Amino acid sequence: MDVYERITRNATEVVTEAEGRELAEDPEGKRAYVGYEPSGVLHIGHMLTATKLMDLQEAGFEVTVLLADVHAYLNDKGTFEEIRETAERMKAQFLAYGLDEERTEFVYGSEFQFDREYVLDLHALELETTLSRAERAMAEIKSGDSVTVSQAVYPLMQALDIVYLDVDLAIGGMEQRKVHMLARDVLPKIGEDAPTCLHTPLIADLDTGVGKMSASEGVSISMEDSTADIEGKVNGAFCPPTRDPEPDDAGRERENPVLQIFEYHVFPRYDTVVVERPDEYGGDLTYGDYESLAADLESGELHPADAKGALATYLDELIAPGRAKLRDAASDA
Ligand code: IYR
Repeated sequence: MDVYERITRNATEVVTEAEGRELAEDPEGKRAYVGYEPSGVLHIGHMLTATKLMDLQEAGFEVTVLLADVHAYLNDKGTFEEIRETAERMKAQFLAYGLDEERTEFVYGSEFQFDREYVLDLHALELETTLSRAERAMAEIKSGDSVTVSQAVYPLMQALDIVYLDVDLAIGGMEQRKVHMLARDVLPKIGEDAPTCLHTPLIADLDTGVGKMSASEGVSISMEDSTADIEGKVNGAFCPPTRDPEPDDAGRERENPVLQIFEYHVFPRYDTVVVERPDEYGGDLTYGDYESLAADLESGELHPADAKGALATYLDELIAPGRAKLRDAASDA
């Protein structure tokens, strides 16, 4: 696989493609980062960006994971003590998932975001940004109904992190896109380069297919789920026989999360996917790519219940090594 292909596989977009191609020409020693507001458990949404970091490490990039404690505080996620505790758990989960401890730098936002120089640059960005622009950037990230002043400062700090962590490539899920676009517009106004950004797809809530999977709401699959938890959650998942479900009664867009997980998590790791079926129902089905599985679901050849059964098995296999490491660590403690 060529470097650009490895860097961009499973990504929704690179902004801009030309900049991404330039990075791919000489990735050795370049730095990529992703930041997370610490949350209780690593779920399969986080795992998409984590897998991307592993792709980048393989391509020669240095990787930074920002444990965004100050951002979580500004977004009303708890006290600093609570957030710090969650961040330590999250770090352990990333390592269990497979990020290389030797080659991954974990940084807390609070280690550098209170420095005088950072704060002065932040104020310079505040002067260059309207409230409505900051508010728009936060539309898919903010918690709560109204926008607080802290949430308007948040995206500007995220922009500045790119400068202070000396990053060549900023990674995030598609919900981070508007923050990155703001960063691209506003950083040049204080004399900094516009950052290159890569965005991964969002996986919808498992139960409803609406919005994005989150640790705090709805149903997600995490590193801590048992085999039985995974089976239960996947069996209850929203999986109509189509890639393009109708909006729900409230008019909200819906996705097919079962197909999304096959596409983004399972097929990238397996050459063939086997859906086991008893002989009286036609016997096992074997797929070499996502397209043929999705087409069979749509035609009725593959029943949603059989697709879910196979998905639960593959997801369990994917999570098992990290789950075992976390259990070992807990029993050592
Ligand atoms: N907005 C992210 C958290 C975050 C990401 C980066 I990249 C930063 O530099 C700072 C914060 C989230 O929604 O989790």
